[in-house]
Amino acid sequence: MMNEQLTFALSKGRIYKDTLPLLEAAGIIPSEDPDKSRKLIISTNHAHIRLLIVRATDAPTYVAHGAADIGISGKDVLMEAPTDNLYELLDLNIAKCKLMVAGPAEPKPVGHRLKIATKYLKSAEAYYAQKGEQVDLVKLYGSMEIAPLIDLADYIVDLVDTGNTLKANGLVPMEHIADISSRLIVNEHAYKTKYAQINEIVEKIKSAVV
Ligand code: PRT
Ligand code: MG
Repeated sequence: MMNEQLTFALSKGRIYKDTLPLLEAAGIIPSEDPDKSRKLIISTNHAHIRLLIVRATDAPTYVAHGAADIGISGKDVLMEAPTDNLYELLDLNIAKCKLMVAGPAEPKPVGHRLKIATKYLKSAEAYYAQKGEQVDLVKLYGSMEIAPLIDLADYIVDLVDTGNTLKANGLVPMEHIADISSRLIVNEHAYKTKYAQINEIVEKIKSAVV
């Protein structure tokens, strides 16, 4: 059987570094390092397999639309994205961190409804709804740690790894919302039409997950 074209959506940065050994286990070697190249479409040692280098938050979109057959995405991103048309097949156990509520080490008394600054609106909304707490959410795209320092919000909901970023800004982790790791996602239609090819890669990656 002829090999059909397979497209992988990956992001640069921390996910990519942890993904390389997994790709290698599946026999896939990128022809260039995306951190050093400006190319956004990178070929591999297999003529029919290519990598798309996309923004981390965009990976599920490429896969859901079938522009990529396979992708790797943080669970934090998947929890915010519409996930129709894709399967989450594997927990890759990479790029791990925690989604948490954080705030000032010495919180001021709050006389109003809590204001929460976050990039993770859906996750924060679900978390406070499950606690039965009414809060006002403020959407930010980054540098969330500033918000409590200048009274834009009382708390933030953000990813925490070492805790150094919080600490550097006088904030402390307060409540654990979810454990985060990266997931292998596959377009539903491609999983049917290119099953043998995709399944072989998935199985090889699965056996390399530590
Ligand atoms: O950077 P860009 O805007 O292109 O996209 P991105 O920020 O989404 O990409 P990237 O590569 O930074 O993150 C990709 C994925 O890595 C995320 O979607 C998470 O699933 C995962 N991940 C794991 C993290 C972290 N750990 C992490 N610590 N993503 C971000 N952080 C940030 C966090 O937001 C905070 O600003 O690092 C800071 C905290 O780190 P500590 O170690 O100081 O606690
Ligand atoms: Mg980043």
